[in-house]
Amino acid sequence: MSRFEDYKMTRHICPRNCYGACGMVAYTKNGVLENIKGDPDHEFTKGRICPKGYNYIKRVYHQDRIKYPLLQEKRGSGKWKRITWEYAIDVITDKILELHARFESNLSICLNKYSGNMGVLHNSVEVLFSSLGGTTRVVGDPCWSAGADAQYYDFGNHETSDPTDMQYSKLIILWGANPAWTAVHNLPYIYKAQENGAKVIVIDPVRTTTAKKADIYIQIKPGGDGALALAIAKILIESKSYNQQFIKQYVNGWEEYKSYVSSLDLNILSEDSGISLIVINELAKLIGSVTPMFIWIGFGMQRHTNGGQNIRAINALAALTGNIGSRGSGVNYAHNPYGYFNSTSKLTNEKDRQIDINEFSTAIQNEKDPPLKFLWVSCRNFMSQDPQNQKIQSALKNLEMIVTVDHFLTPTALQSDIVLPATTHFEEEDIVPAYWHHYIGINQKAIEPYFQSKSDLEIAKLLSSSLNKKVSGFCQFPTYSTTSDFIEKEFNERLYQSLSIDHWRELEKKPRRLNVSKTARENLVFQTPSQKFELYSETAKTDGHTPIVKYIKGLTPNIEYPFWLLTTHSLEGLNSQFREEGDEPHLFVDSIVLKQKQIEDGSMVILYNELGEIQVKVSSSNDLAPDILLFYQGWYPKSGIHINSLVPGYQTDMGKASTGARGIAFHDTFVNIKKS
Ligand SMILES: Nc1nc2c(c(=O)[nH]1)N[C@H]1C(S)=C(S)[C@@H](COP(=O)(O)OP(=O)(O)OC[C@H]3O[C@@H](n4cnc5c(=O)[nH]c(N)nc54)[C@H](O)[C@@H]3O)O[C@H]1N2
Ligand SMILES: Nc1nc2c(c(=O)[nH]1)N[C@H]1C(S)=C(S)[C@@H](COP(=O)(O)OP(=O)(O)OC[C@H]3O[C@@H](n4cnc5c(=O)[nH]c(N)nc54)[C@H](O)[C@@H]3O)O[C@H]1N2
Ligand code: SF4
Ligand SMILES: [Mo]
Repeated sequence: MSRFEDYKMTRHICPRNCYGACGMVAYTKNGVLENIKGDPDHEFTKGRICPKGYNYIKRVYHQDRIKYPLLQEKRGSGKWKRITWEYAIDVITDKILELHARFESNLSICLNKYSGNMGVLHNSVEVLFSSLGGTTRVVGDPCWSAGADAQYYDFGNHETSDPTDMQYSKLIILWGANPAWTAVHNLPYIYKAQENGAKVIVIDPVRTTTAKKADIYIQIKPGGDGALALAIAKILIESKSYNQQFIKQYVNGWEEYKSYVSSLDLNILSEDSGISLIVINELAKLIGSVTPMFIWIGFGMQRHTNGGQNIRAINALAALTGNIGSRGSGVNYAHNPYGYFNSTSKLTNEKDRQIDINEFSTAIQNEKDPPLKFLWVSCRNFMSQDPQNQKIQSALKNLEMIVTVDHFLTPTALQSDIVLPATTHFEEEDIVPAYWHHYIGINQKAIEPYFQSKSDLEIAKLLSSSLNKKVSGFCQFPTYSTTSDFIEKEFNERLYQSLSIDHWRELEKKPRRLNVSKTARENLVFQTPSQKFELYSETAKTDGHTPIVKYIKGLTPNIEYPFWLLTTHSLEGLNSQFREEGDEPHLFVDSIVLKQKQIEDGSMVILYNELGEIQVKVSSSNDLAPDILLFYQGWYPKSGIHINSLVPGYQTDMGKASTGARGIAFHDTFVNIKKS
């Protein structure tokens, strides 16, 4: 520490949409951020951050960061002009007021926001829009929807065990999750369990870095998880290897479920999952006999048209074997910590018009009463992250003004009229929760905003004040408060009690854990209507699904497009963030397929389907089945490659109950390749 004696030290939480939500400390001298380390006082991330975390100094002072508000002469022209904040806010204010006068409401104004920064004060963007009365909101979620609903129907809520609970498990199943890359802090607990004799199974179509660390790797067909889980269930039922006592006491709908599963054909399930009956039997033997079993369901595996049903099928395995509520067991997906904060109730307005995230581009064109004319984009890079970005781009032409707030001129910013520079989490105060572990921490202000950048909160205040100056009472968003006041207003007695603190400033000493049980659902009282785990869910039925799990075969490749294109999350990127100009995208192809097609490793190929084509460099891989191609999603600046232009974006089966719209089946994408 002595090396940093004359430095100012501040605490931070990495606010990316990442399992880690890592604690970090920043060292600043003469107003310059000079060093970033993991926060040793964060009791879960324990002083460790990933290479992206260490990269922040470079990112904060990156030459390409937006310094000033910018106006694009003509949208898409690339001719940017520096403007003042006063001018930018004035132009935006006039547009909003003019549209309000034209349509007699604010419904022509649309907000598209997501996960660029998960800090609680970034909710002020939604609260700003709610303060305008009804506006149009893009609802739904590109990330976790289908799985979130499956958890909700079966368990009644979203709850996870403390990740450290994994160390007590004897059987860990990492089901479509790649924590070695996306959630690295969990590995010590997985290793500890292994040292204590636990078996670790990874189920993934790709032999990932995580799979290579497992005891058993199951190379499943994409979308085949429901088939596998139901086959296992059938074997457990037939061999009576289930926990009768647990089922009787804590499970609703056993008879219906049992008779449905018994009617399924094992050979078909084996065929559809791509896993032989011998292996399925072995898995069933382990699952039926080893306890506690900890299942970690990743987000990756639910990005299929049958993703929700597949997860219901997996959840059932835990219920059947009684692996819920005891240390080292459970089905762990994600929890939602935002409900603890006061702004949650203000994120939407009852007069809002909702447009489904899956219908964004069509809504821009088709909404009539009133039509969409203005778009505000915050913490969002849909031109890189959403399916069929070419369709979105052409729909945007219908809009009269697009404003994007970001750090960089992203593909989305490039389609905007006005771009406003955002501060990073070293330049603003905030509170950041986590969706995997249960720690909440503070972002202190380490440095002054980079050039003229402002936080989303400051921008909301500016806009509110400007609107009210022109039309008194137009916007209810408070303008007089300081950032600390806003943080103060987010807290309440329940949150303070849960964190065992009297004031949020105590988070300056260290991040605090919510006082939730280390083992999820310990009391085995479920928040479902029956208060039991629901193999049979009346709620699912009301929402138009089958009340018990239904086997739905996943989509499969065809003669014209014989490959699945999986576009998963990379080690180096975080969705569309962190990639550098020089980072070259690769398409990974099975080595035998490359040989058969006489395509050389490292050469350029054309990757194509009915939506278009992309030229990309191939890399030979021995980790893929022959019918799988792998590309790490995200924005590769200057490469011109937008992989999602080939992603049709079918809807997942579930998602509406938890997130307002069904999810996006990114991985049900089929393509072909040919020599370039
Ligand atoms: N093909 C394919 N596509 C996918 C996925 C996939 O697996 N495959 N995964 C999906 C998933 S899981 C997700 S979560 C989505 C993510 O989709 P998005 O949320 O759209 O993407 P991000 O890259 O997380 O962040 C969006 C932008 O927020 C900006 N940003 C960062 N901090 C701030 C801030 O403080 N203020 C403002 N205003 N902006 C900020 C970043 O610079 C970035 O440009 O992508 C989805 N897209
Ligand atoms: N380094 C890094 N960390 C991240 C992110 C990142 O981009 N980079 N993103 C963050 C975000 S927003 C998210 S949502 C999470 C994502 O975290 P994860 O869910 O761990 O990651 P994904 O890459 O989306 O998917 C995990 C695995 O699912 C597999 N998969 C795909 N289809 C199927 C299937 O049908 N069945 C099975 N069993 N497996 C399948 C993929 O091959 C992949 O290896 O990570 C977060 N953390
Ligand atoms: S990107 Fe994820 S793992 Fe890396 S520092 Fe941020 S929260 Fe931690
Ligand atoms: Mo995500």
